[in-house]
Amino acid sequence: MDTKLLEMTARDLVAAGKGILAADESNGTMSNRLEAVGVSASADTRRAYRTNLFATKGYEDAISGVILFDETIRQKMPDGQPIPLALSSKGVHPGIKVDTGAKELANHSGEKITEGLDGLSVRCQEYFSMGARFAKWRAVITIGDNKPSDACISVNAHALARYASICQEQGLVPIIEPEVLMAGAHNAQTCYDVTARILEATFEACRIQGVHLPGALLKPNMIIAGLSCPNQITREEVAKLTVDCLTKHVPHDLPGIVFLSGGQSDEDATAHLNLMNAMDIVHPWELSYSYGRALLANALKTWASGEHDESQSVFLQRSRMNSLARTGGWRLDLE
Ligand code: 5MM
Repeated sequence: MDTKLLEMTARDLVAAGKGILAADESNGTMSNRLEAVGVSASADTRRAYRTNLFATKGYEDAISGVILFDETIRQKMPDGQPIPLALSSKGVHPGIKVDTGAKELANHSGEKITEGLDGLSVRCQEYFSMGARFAKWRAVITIGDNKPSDACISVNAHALARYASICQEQGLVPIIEPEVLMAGAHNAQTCYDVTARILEATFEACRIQGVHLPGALLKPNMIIAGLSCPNQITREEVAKLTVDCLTKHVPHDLPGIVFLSGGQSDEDATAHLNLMNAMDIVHPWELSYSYGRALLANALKTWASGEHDESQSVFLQRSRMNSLARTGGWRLDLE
């Protein structure tokens, strides 16, 4: 394992003022998102939408890396340049989603296990040779009656740690994403408790598998009440509870934490990160973003209406707002 390369890439991904763009929707998800804005989905339209984003001038000041899907890493820019090379030439690290999706967990109705470990080492070698320098694997944790089960926590933590270890052996920085979903009527304390459980289990599994934490990143949810909970908490409480939970349950030798947005509004995702970074304490890790929807939802709608240059401006503006939130320098009037 080349620990120096891994550490360097991980630090680069959370460099000052920068975060990650999650553009790794699988074909099914990306197609649904295109159809929802009236665009017929195909490999060509998925490529046209994404290459327009990647051609945005100046986004590299706010985006350190882009997570791609298998289809996208093999596609080309309009000028014929392979997408991963086009990203690297701007100083943006290409990343790759390597899980093969969340499947039903046997004997645990309504719970999921993320698959993709079979043949992962060989796939990582190929992705590295194509220019990828980091990877992502997302586990999905649902809150509900007697959920998550110990079985769900245990198998997903194990898979995340095995994935991370395999990626590191092949030179890819693993982003470890245990996502506790926002769906449900649970309160923020339940989200806190479940997040603490999956984080503890994941880092214990990483310890057993020998994952080199200074060469890895964590992509967690924030601590938020369920979408249908009547007792929503304030932005300040979200920031405080999230930092508290992470400080207690995430090893401090990890270089960075890059949040997912999980269905939050663009402004909430930016404001929450901003408040965390504005706190009067020094966090043990960089606190940054690896947003999908909170960076792209409006850019997609704008692209679908045929305004391709404007879509780039919308993406650039959201990237800049989140870049400011890396230092607590974002303000509502800048929106
Ligand atoms: C981009 O969406 C990713 C999931 O795609 P599939 O469901 O198609 O596999 C997802 O993992 C994403 O990277 C993270 O959830 C971050 O995106 P959000 O929208 O939550 O910020």
